[in-house]
Amino acid sequence: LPQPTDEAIFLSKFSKANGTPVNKGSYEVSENYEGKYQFAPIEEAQVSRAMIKRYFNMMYERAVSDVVIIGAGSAGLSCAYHLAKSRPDLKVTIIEAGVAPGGGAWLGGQLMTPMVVRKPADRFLTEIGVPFEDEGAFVVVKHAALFTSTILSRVLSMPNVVLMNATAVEDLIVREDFAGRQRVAGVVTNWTLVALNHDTQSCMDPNVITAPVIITATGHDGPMGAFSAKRLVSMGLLKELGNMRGLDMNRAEPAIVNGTREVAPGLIMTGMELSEHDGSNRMGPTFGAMMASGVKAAHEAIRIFET
Ligand code: AHZ
Repeated sequence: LPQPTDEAIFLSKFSKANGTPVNKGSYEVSENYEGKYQFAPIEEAQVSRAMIKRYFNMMYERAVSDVVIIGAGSAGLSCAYHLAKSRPDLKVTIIEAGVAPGGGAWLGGQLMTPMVVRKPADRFLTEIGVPFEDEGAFVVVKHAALFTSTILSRVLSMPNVVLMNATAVEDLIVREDFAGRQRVAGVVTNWTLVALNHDTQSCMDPNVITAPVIITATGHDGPMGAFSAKRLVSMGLLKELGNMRGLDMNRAEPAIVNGTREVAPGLIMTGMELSEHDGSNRMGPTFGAMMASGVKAAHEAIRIFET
């Protein structure tokens, strides 16, 4: 026999307690802002179950993904946008250590709000619908958060993309391929709050997501940054880090875009993480290279799927 749902049981109790019949779909609601605003009734556990069911179904489904993007900064999000839009058949899973996705792209530079983008990367802004002021060789978005919130909403509204934030990649899965080469084949994850407490608690084992293509976009060195570049060295897949050089905008931006590639089998690197891997210059507060590098990383991933 079909069992009554939690919602149906609650509604029948609610009706009895209030003396008025309440049927699903015909709730007593009122949008009166003069003191009579009334919400549809709810049992607290319904809220928990609405989230748990969806989140853990998503984790279950994405344990096997097509592409995992590590880091939701400007490079990772630009990559996710281009990849998910070009290949709606691919399951793109973004893992972001911070609670707030966006990395360093909520501000322009030195905690100031405008964001500078050198041409021709302004085309990416036009594509996603972010307005800007044209200054000739470069354009300026009035607030970096306008770029970041727009790309986030574009990316998150695509049905093939999921974002797990407050989740850190703690390690890479590496397998031997048919030719005996080491190939990156997935990521090892944990809640970031757990990842930050491995020194204070006994073993808290992680979780895994496998995918044939991993795109790493964890930014330059910092508390969490350059994660995959550093792990490639400690695993013996890279001899040593190039280490980011001093700031030179004219050298740095093309070096990052042109250097965006599959740095180890199965692992594509994009954004400022590449400066640590390759020893290229820092560019400071100009974001065009992050967008173009993200798009190039998406092209690299598509190339792998098409060969
Ligand atoms: O939280 C990090 C950030 O949001 C996230 N991240 C780092 N390690 C992670 C891990 N697991 C999951 N192990 C992780 N997430 O990666 C994101 C990186 O974003 P970012 O903005 O730092 O890097 P980006 O390469 O996208 O953009 C760099 C922007 C910069 S830095 C710079 C300079 O210093 O000169 N100039 C520009 C334009």
